[in-house]
Amino acid sequence: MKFSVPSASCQFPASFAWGVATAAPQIEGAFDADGKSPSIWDVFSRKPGATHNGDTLDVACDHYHRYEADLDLMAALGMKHYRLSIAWPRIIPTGAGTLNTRGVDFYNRLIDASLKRGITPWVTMFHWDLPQVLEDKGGWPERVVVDAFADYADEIVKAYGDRVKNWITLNEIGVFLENGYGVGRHAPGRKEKPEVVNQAFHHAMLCHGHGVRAVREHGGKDARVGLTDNSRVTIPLTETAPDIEAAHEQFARRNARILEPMYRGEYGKNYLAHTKGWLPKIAANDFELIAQPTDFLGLNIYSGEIVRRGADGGPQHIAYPENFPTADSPWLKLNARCMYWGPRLAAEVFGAKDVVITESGAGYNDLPPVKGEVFDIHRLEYIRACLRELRRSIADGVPVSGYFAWSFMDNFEWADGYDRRFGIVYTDFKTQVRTPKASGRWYSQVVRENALV
Ligand code: PNW
Repeated sequence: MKFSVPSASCQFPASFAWGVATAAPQIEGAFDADGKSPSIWDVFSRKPGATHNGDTLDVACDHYHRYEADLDLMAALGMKHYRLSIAWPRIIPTGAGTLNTRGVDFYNRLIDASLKRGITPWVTMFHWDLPQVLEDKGGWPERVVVDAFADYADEIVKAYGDRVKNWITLNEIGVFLENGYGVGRHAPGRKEKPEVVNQAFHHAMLCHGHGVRAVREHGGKDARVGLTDNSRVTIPLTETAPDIEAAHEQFARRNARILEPMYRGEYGKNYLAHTKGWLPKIAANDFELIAQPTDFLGLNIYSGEIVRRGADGGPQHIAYPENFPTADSPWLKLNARCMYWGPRLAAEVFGAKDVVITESGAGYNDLPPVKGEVFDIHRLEYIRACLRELRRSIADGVPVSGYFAWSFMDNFEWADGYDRRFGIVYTDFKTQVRTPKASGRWYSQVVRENALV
């Protein structure tokens, strides 16, 4: 019988950057090795009831000791780019002041080992593991964190800037502040008034600014820097002019707290509407720092909100029906059109000139491998659907230049612990054996062929 393989019509641009992403606190373990001090997640995860099963970050994927083998696997899967994060409590355990050279050396080894395998590192400066000593001084609502971050950013860019050319300042300001200081579901588990959370947002924006400044000052001419945001994606119910217009308006409002100061250098009317008029304490030159030009916008996109033009002419939020399919993470409504509208709206509404998808994936409670295989078809199909939508946005002229699958391997999924898996590689947390899942093998082929296969 003759057959033909479906044609690879879904080619990506030649320069497209494909990779995988992780974060230090979720994979490294070695929670007190080589002079590291506790992060707020080390402390929070030990509180009864804070995480699923009482899971802690103590060992995680033990990546701190296994990074060579992990990078071998990453290279074997054909990955060309790797988004990792640096643990602040390894670099400056006291939060401010003295540099911990043993901590600094770990990332020297990690970066060198990546480059040796032809893998380009993308480094996130802050992925939620604030040193507990800074929380003890009040944490994100206090400006002391901004000064400490400015030093930290200077130190890491000076240490690694000769080899690291792609920098991400902070990961998902909205998520770690709303969850950590608003509802208390994430470290440090505080439930503060909205005004306090709002002040924390302002400080995080200033840290982003210091990250950009540090890269410009010490990173060399060829260095690039951006913020990674989990912008709320608004998906027009129908792709017709009235609903698309509604999605624009809603996108501007939903993302005002971060993208308005960053792209417009002000707290404008959408910001004030979103924060119910609470302005944070602002010092002279704050907006100069916050609104410095960046080189790309990192977007973590998992899902989106449906919007249409309402009877009053404004955007109307449409709730998903209760039986709408989700991943095992209940917040993750499986609507792949988020991957078309997220980058497009970021570019059209806020003028993002280059968008990089810094995370995309799905959380499931995968079962252990059988004869060395994990058929995570649900994840594979969702990623495939998302990539098709991403390709459609590129075809429509949206400037997207890269995509990172979240995550390289199963890891510590914050309050959801270790059962909730996002990896394209399965982690056995007892034996530390890694097994590429069906999604991982398929994604590897996509990366090699630079096309949807
Ligand atoms: C992101 N939500 O977090 C983080 O950057 C990762 O560290 C995390 O493991 C990954 O996505 C999967 O959750 C999110 O509720 C947490 O919408 C919660 C939400 C979104 C992203």
